[in-house]
Amino acid sequence: MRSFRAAARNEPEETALKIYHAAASPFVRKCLVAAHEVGLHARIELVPAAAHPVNRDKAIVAHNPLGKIPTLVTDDGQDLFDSRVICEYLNAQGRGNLIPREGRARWSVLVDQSLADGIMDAAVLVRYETFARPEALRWNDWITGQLEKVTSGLDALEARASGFGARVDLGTIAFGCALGYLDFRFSALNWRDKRPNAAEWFDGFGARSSMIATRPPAT
Ligand SMILES: N[C@@H](CCC(=O)N[C@@H](CS)C(=O)NCC(=O)O)C(=O)O
Repeated sequence: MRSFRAAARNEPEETALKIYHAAASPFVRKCLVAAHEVGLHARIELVPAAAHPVNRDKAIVAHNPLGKIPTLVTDDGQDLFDSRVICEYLNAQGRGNLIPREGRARWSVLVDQSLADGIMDAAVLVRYETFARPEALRWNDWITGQLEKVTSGLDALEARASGFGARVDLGTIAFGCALGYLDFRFSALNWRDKRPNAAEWFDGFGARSSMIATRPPAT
């Protein structure tokens, strides 16, 4: 039976949540893993997108002036970005199990997400510096500086990882996507070297069905 809301709006019961998407994006993956973990993945419709810092994809810009992915269009036509807002939305629409409501636990999860996002931001910038920027314009000190952020972020993750246990929340999801992105694009970094706790944790977390279903194409 259709819900009152759906009947009043004359729309199907389970409308789609459209996510502008590229399989390689760790930020998109974070949202997709979150959708799986809150039970909303069946409602996600992937819209292929070509986000690029220079050659902007007009289809994304129509919904997000920053031209970045992930961008989500809700079933009632609201545009949401960036990945943090989208994950909060998915959490609120779904099982609500990814962000503790209050107290230290809430801030720990959110700062874990910030740390993981920072690792992904720095890694994505290095990727753009090496694959998008013309060779003559590249700045090696920039790459070194961004990789130092990745390294110190990973060291902080290593210090936290032995305490993760069976946690599945926005913090651990973001860490999983950051490590998955490093495996995908930066395997030469060998991040597992000297980080046994993070490596052991990722062995287990990476085997979750939400992580397997969202793996980037080449891993
Ligand atoms: N803070 C953003 C970062 C998103 C981001 O950097 N996405 C990349 C793809 S992985 C992008 O859209 N890049 C295009 C650009 O920089 O214009 C989020 O959390 O969603």
